Amino acid sequence: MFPGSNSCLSARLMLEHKGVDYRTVKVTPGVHAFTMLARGFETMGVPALKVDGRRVQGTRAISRFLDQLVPARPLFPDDPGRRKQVEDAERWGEEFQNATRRVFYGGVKRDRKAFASVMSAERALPMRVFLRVGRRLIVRLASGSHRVSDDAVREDLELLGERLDQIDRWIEQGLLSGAELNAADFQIAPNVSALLRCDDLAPLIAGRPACALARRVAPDYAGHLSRVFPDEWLAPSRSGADSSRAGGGALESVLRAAGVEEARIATIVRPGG
Ligand SMILES: N[C@@H](CCC(=O)N[C@@H](CS)C(=O)NCC(=O)O)C(=O)O
Repeated sequence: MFPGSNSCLSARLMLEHKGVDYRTVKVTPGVHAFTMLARGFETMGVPALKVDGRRVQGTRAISRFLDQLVPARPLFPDDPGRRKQVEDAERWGEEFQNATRRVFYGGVKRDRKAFASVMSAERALPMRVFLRVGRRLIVRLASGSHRVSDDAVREDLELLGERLDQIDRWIEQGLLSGAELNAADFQIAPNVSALLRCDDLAPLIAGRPACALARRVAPDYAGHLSRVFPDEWLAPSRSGADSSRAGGGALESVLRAAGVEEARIATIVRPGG
């Protein structure tokens, strides 16, 4: 794993949920490509597990593998229809994970201190020095391999409001943040936590059910990103959040015109919010 990685945090939280005893091996960004292949993994991606000689890579493979390894506290429901819903939300969550990573690399290009605040957590001094010296190169390498560009980051920020709305809806429907957490919770919540560390984005998340999910599932996620994104990149998500909070959206207008009380409108539009 890389300390600071959103997908590695998902995998760790699932291991902990299952009560599996594990030892972390922290790989070095850049050099990790060789380390992973030399250790017998098929690709250089993390998170990666080695259990009794068996190698498993990627959050979605890990969630399924952990349910086979430890059937208690299942990450996927038994009921096939319900299972499909969790699988779909988990797959959607992996896209959200990619978006969060792009936002991170887009942000650390603009805020020099942010990279160390996330990536140096849990690292010893020599590695912190390496990360400080190698920051620009590591960010360029990662930006290349994860297709991070200003256009992609801008699109991710523009879509953030809609994505948070989707998470809120799933929580309201009981698909996420139920009595027992599932694979989709562990896929999605660390990314909301990651975005909460960004001064530009925390106000868009605060007070939402998604925020409570992040605090419940992944409360400790070190790092800080100051305000770095252009206002126009954030405007669509801000106006979406404002209109749904202030009751200015299309649905609200229809409900208001139909004479529905403001308090009732708020519960219909943002139940639990
Ligand atoms: N979507 C995959 C992606 C994991 C991923 O891209 N991990 C990053 C770390 S956050 C990584 O392996 N980066 C190094 C690389 O791609 O070589 C998952 O859920 O497991």
